[in-house]
Amino acid sequence: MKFWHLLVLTVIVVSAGVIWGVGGGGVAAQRSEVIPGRYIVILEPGASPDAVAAGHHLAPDHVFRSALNGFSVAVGASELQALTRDPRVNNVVPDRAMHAFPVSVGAAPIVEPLAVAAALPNSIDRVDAEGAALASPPAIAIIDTGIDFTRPELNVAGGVSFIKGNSTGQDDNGHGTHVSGTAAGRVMGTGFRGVAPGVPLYAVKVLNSSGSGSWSTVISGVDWVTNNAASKGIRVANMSLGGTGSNSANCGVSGSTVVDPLHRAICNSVQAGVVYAVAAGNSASDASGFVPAAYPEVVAVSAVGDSDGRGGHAGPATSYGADDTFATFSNFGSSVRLAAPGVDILSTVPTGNCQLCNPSGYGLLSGTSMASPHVSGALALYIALHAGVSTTGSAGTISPAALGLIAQAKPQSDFCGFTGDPGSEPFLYVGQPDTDCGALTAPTPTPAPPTATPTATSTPGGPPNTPTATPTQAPPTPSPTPTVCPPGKVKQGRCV
Ligand SMILES: [Ca+2]
Ligand SMILES: [Ca+2]
Repeated sequence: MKFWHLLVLTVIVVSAGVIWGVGGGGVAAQRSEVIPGRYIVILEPGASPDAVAAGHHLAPDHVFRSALNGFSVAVGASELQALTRDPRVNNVVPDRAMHAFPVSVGAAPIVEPLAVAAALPNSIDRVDAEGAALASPPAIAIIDTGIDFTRPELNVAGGVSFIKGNSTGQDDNGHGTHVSGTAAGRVMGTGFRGVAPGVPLYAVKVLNSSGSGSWSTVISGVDWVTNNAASKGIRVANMSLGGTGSNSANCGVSGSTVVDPLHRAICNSVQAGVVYAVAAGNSASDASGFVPAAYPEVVAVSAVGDSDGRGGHAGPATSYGADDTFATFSNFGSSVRLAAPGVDILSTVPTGNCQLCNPSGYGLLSGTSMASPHVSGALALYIALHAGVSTTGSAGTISPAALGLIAQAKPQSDFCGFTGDPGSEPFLYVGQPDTDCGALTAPTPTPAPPTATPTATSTPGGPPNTPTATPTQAPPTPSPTPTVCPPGKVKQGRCV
């Protein structure tokens, strides 16, 4: 059977008109990321968002109750003045744009179907996650464009949406589904799998069908995760997204004023026991200019290019640099905690109609967006394999679970490492079993988890389910290397 997948170099166009990707960012972009007329209202502890909003005759877009106390709303100048004079209001800050972090090129989504098998992804082989198995895994929240509930590879346990017109968290872009397959794709008969196969996923939709959102939608997602972490067993969250910004001291609180509500919300969530893996950004600049990557309470992840699933620089060049080198688009710097594969990553996408959809259900994407979920899956593995490890972090630092995963990462100088990074973060290493970033071992079929999955039924009006091949006990045939567009052959995102 032939599988098709796509080479996607997608564009993320911010509502304010900024095009993100290689070389994006900078001061001009930072100014334009403020969303005119929209504000995040932070309330004093104990004040009721409903009462304050009603008192000012406002209808909030989003209400925050767990990671932050407040709401977001569109207001004019006089209403804004009245809000800032209200003693129940701690602070009012402008809402800002946020976006997914796949690499973007050109002005329209580019889809390039290529004939390759949906085999074990090189990136899973590269971090030696191909043999990893799980007992009592924690759940992962994918804070993104949603997840395609119909993918047979994904164990979607639930979903929520903070985007108008979408109530379930079903993915209408493809980015979140690709991220999900990398973090937790089940072991398939084709050899495909993610880092932590079959882990329950929660779709937390904060980005729209174009991959764009705002601080208020992202805070809503963090708020939901914080509120549901204990009851749903969520101990890891992935945020392959970001916007311009910088670290704010003391979890975003200056004196008694919350000056950075995103930082405050993430700190509260981290203190509630959720480890955050986030994309460092794709602007080939210091990650300290991007949030949430700049916050010291998250695990910010940079991207490395690998073409053969092995260390040692012996593979052909990737779309973004030589084999086993720092991706040319990746952000860098001291706020980055880990590096992981992020170039030409093979993972799941929806089969319907969307920016990153493909009839095959698989696609290649590049970006720090694709590096981060390798770490999210690895965090879930680490937590499952280290009973009792704490996932709770505090202001200015990350949790023991995150520190433990970083401690088992490989130095850049190792055979499993890489070159070309201005910073010094180590390379993600899962090592289950430790095959030294080289030997391909047979994937172990994972029994379907007890959680009921939506994969057994067709979505009314949706595409038919992709047939799932029966896992075989025979050793897999050597997996074809996913086709990579040769260097210099990418024109406007198309392989020429
Ligand atoms: Ca391997
Ligand atoms: Ca390599």
